[in-house]
Amino acid sequence: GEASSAAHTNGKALKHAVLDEEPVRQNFNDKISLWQGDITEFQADAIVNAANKSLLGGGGVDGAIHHAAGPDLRAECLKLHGCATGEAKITKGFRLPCKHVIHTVGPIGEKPEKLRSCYLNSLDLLKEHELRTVVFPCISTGIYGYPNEAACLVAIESVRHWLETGDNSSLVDRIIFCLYEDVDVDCYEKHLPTYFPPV
Ligand code: AR6
Repeated sequence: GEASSAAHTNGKALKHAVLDEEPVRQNFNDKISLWQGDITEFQADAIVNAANKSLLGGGGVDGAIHHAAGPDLRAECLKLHGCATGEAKITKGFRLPCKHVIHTVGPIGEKPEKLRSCYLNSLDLLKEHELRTVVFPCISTGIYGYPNEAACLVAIESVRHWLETGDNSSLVDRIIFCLYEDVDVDCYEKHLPTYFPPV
């Protein structure tokens, strides 16, 4: 669509990244947004996939991303020889509107250090590839059973920590939390203003 192509040419034009949807919350600390909807619709530099260690696809958001990206994504993932819990690997986006997919493997159950690593390693990859906009799903909170509010706090804290490290903040334009379920909207709306006061 027309809104998507605007975002594609300019990493800053992220308010155009999703068609037919309004952000739940925007402009926390000028870098953070909350959206509710399907992550596969984003035309960001990168979307993050909550993958499993095989990186070869699965259910949940992983299934949606592979379905929308098409079989070339699985073919590229095959060459990566899997990924450890808490680590992240990057591929192209293929048929997705985003340029890249950062695949990270969340912990099964409540393991905060592993979940934190997912966010930090994904953001490090973003920086390494000189990408400026990224969209995160609620890693581990679906099939992997991480309690929603605890996962939300780890996500928000780790992203803030990363932004406060060195000059990271100047290297990214926007980090979007893509929320799918109402329970996560409640959690993020509750906690985000504490960590990222509205500007
Ligand atoms: N867009 C955004 N978020 C989504 C979408 C979507 N299209 N679909 C689901 N979610 P999950 P996990 C939300 O289960 O817990 C896979 O089989 C979902 O509602 O996708 O990390 C992998 O291969 C939830 O809020 O990921 C692994 O085996 C969040 O995404 C395993 O599941 C994460 O739920 C990973 O489990």
